[in-house]
Amino acid sequence: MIRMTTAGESHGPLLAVILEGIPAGLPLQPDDLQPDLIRRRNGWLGGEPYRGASPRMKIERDRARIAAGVMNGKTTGAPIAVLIENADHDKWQGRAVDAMTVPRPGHADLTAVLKYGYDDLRPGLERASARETAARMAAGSVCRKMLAALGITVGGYVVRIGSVAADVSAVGLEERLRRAEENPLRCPDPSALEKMQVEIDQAMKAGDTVGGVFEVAALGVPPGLGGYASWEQRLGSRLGAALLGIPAVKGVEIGDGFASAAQPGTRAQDAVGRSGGGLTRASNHAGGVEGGITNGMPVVVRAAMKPIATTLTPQPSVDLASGETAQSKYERSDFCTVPRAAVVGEGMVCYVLAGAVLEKCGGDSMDELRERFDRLPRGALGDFHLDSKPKIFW
Ligand code: EPS
Repeated sequence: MIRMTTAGESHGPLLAVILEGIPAGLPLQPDDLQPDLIRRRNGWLGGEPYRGASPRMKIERDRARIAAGVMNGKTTGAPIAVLIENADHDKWQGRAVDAMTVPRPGHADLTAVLKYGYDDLRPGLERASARETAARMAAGSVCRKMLAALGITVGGYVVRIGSVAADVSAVGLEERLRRAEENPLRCPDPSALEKMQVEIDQAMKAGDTVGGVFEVAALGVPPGLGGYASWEQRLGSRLGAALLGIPAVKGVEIGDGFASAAQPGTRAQDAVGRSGGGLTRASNHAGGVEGGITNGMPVVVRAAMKPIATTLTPQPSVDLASGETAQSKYERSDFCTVPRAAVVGEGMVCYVLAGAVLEKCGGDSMDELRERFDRLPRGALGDFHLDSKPKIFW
């Protein structure tokens, strides 16, 4: 239903994204994309990035230019193209650079040359770089705008940096999303915030990097998105793929995920109740997805990010040109990217949900989409058509 394709290298002239399938009539201008691009760059809109974000973030402006698919401030239904210039490119163009022949363990350096047969590591790292997520973010931001027009809100927050875990169990989802915007680490637990920054500072001092866990929640999602008729339709498989596509993300959970594996079945589910003319759910262990389909509860996903592979402290490797054992070399990088990845995670969830909404409702224009979306059943008792008559098994 929708499709995004990005192009561009980390230090090339620009990043580009083409997003197909967004209906006509969505108001859209470059300024709409700016907040998400700034949040991805700095972790928040409120000011400077956290300590431990790449110094590159002070260089890049990440100003989006909408090059296609929008006329007079509204989408036309044609593919949308967004361009983001790499400010750093000017510093690299025409410059003599040393050969890169020692792969960093954990990075795409080694697998890229194994796969493509390059004569240097640079072509691999240029494209594998998380710089590319700026382009994804622009597409995710367009999707967010479409979802917002339908009353769907998506936000991400950090629940772990290295050994420091936040406790958000007593904080409602809306409040978590609100608090995440108040600090560049995007942590909704004030008591963990300082400890998280110390964890990053210590990693920096030790010449190391630190990973963590972020969650993304979507509010206002109607029931009925996704499907179980084939594995690709399952919303869980789509969310999982989208989040695992973020560099350094190594694990994804939907709802209680791995923790639910340790629960008895009677405690792992979300009891169905009745209130007035509708159904209620006592909890949201399922993360809003049952049988691969949204159930009307908030969609909640969690992603684990490994510490990134570029470390100031050299790591054992092999020089692929000489065959000699060698130590990996440091390239300017982030010490921790979890808060920034949480924002990219929002963009990816927006992309998946926008696709699932369009698959369910269709519509070439926003008016058509909105009308169909507003007619979706929301789980009122009157929405069901069960008749209690005995049936003949086929
Ligand atoms: C990255 C390395 C760093 C990061 C970059 C991702 O780039 P550089 O080597 O130019 O400092 O800053 O992330 C971004 C530029 C960005 O906008 O997210 C890597 O190796 O993945």
